Amino acid sequence: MKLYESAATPSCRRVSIFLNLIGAQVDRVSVDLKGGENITPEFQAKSASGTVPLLELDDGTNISESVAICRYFDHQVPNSANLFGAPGLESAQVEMWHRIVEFQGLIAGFQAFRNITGFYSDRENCVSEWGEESKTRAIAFLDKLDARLSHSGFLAGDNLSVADITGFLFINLMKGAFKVDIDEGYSHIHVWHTKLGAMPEFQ
Ligand SMILES: N[C@@H](CCC(=O)N[C@@H](CS)C(=O)NCC(=O)O)C(=O)O
Repeated sequence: MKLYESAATPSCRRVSIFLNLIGAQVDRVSVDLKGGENITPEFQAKSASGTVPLLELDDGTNISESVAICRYFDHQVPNSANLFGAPGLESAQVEMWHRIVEFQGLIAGFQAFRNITGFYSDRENCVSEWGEESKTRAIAFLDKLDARLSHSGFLAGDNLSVADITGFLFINLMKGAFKVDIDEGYSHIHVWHTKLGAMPEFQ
């Protein structure tokens, strides 16, 4: 089994943090995104989404999409981390907050990054106005996130979940790429993000 990744990217870090939390290990193959390794016909044939991370199983089956890879490991590796939540209400709440933070936060952040920086301009048409609008939407979402965290220790409730991993990476992107000052204006995000950042699994 091999995990194709570009280790520093948010989508690959999502899988790495998840694996750390459930105590799983996997062989890794580094993919040079800027050099276009993921857009070669060979990689595109393996990856349904054309992106990293990509998990290749020993029988040649390929799984792309970071959340699908996390789900695969969660079933394969005995663990009590419960990162997708216990069946019933808890898993529904995890799913709800995970989709909210992904669709309204991380994807908006990705669109802002890609369209403003032109990082992937060798393979897509970058529209700076769309990038700026996406950045505005991602920043506006911070208020919702801060409000949620004002009465909840973690995004989906009292327990750490995959939604927190995605939220953590969204905040890193906003701080790193757009220099958004989380520590000043968003006190509840600040406390939660600092708490996660102190965990060795999130390093
Ligand atoms: N929804 C996908 C997103 C994957 C994704 O956007 N990966 C980026 C790195 S964070 C990538 O491979 N970019 C290369 C490209 O778009 O050509 C997932 O969660 O796996």
